[in-house]
Amino acid sequence: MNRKMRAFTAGAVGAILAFGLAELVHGIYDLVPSVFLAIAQGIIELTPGGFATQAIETLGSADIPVLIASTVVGSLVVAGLLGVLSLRSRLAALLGVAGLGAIALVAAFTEPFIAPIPAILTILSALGLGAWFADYLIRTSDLRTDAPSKKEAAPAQDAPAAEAPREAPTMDVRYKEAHSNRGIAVPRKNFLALGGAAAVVGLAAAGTGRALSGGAAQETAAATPIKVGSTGGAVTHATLPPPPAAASIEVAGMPPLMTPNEDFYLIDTALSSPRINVDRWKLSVKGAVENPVSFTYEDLLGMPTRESDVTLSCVSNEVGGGLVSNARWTGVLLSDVLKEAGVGRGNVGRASEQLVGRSADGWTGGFKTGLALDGRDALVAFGMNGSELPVEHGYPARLVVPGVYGYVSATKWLTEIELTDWDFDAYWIQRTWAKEGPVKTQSRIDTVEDGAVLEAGPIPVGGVAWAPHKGIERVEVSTDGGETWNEARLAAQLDPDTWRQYVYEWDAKPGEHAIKVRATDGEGETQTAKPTPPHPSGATGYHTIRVTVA
Ligand SMILES: Nc1nc2c(c(=O)[nH]1)N[C@H]1C(S)=C(S)[C@@H](COP(=O)(O)O)O[C@H]1N2
Ligand SMILES: [Mo]
Repeated sequence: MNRKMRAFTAGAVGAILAFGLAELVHGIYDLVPSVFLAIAQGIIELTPGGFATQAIETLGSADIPVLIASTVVGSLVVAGLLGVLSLRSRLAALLGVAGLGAIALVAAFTEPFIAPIPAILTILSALGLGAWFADYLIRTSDLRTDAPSKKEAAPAQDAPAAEAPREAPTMDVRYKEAHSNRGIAVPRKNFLALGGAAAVVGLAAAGTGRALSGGAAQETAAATPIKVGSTGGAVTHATLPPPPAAASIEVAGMPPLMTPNEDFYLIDTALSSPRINVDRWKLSVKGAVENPVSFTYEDLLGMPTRESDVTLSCVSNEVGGGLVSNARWTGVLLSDVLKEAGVGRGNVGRASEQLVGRSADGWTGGFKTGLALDGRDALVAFGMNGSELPVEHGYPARLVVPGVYGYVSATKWLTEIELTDWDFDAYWIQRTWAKEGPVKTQSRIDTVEDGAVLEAGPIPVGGVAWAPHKGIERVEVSTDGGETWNEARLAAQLDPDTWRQYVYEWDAKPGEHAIKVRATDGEGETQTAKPTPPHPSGATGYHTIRVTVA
């Protein structure tokens, strides 16, 4: 390793130590934010609209590891370069470290929950530790040429190589060390050992911190049943009977009518879900309302509650994709919440045309206030399939509005409802997605896989179709690439707000077949065949798969 590489390595090791310490503190005390998650989160917020917005929105699933890996690698590279820079000027490198500290602080303070003093102390000590250790490694392993060109070049040129043992510090290094009282020089062969050990310590600290913090706990948190109806009297808690058997079709590969919480699709921009202390949480209703109010969790549970079966879907869902799920939500009607704020059907004007849901992490979604008042089951939901909302699905409360995509409506970790005019652009609107997001009618083939090789004979081609709030009236399946269409058998419609299962019993003959499905909504409108991508207002086109029948 030449000296620049060693300096680079030393800088990177310093960064690992710094991150390790910061993550460890975060793990022990979660009001000190995870610095590197905060930085990665900052990258998400700063990514301009139009570019890769599709990728950003699907952070709920696959892109998180990529983003985190790039953040880590990027930080290590920057720290390594600062190490190299320190060979020329320790001051410049120190300024660079200060710059990193500023970025870390800004990022940390954009996190929703933070204890300021401990957070500042953590970031400062982490950076101090990292910088000190990197400097120690560099200095004591004889890398810096504070005096012009001696240590490295001079011995190699002036003396036979064999007589210039690489471990031997030159005179002026000894001199400096003798006067710096900063300990002894690290022989070069120990550089790797010391640097490696520090990296291991840093990684172990980071790993411990991750394990202690939400990362793992979130997934495994046991479901807590919701407990409404503590009060008697006039307050009603309307429950639904279990879904009738007729609403499900038993075929292998058919998704369950009600999606279990752990299988429900997950989309959000939060790298780690805000963990909200429900005792301190409140929901405020403000903006263009007669009577601004706020509700505690207890307040909500004490209001008339209801259950409602609603299919949620994401505008980013590709035709045939999995970003759609169905659940039984428990909550209070958004219209009841608005009523307390003095808002009703009669008094929504220009100034209150848009209902903006704001989340604890600053995310916003906005839709026409009228959707909350037109009789549909638009909910402030706190229960999902009989349990409290799971943390990743918005605990303690979220919005659920049948008929519109999640990006305009389904605010998780809801803390604020603001009525405002139509000019305000919510999170994804600022990033070039369509202002209004009515869910496009779609259908999906689930029981047969694309590319499957099947035996001739009866094959059930089935799946789900959805047109939330309108319902599904008809589903047709084509096995000849769209030339002819066959009426599928429908399960009972659980609710117009939910998806509907279908199956077509295909008598498959040998050959290659393109299978397509199309749905007609409750207003008689058949989904369009025209393929369009998800951006900006939701994908269209018929889900098509190809199979070989032998
Ligand atoms: N706070 C917050 N709420 C949010 C989002 C988000 O990024 N942050 N994403 C929205 C989007 S785009 C969708 S599709 C739904 C997904 O809800 P789910 O993750 O519970 O399926 O949540 C919506 N609510
Ligand atoms: Mo979405």
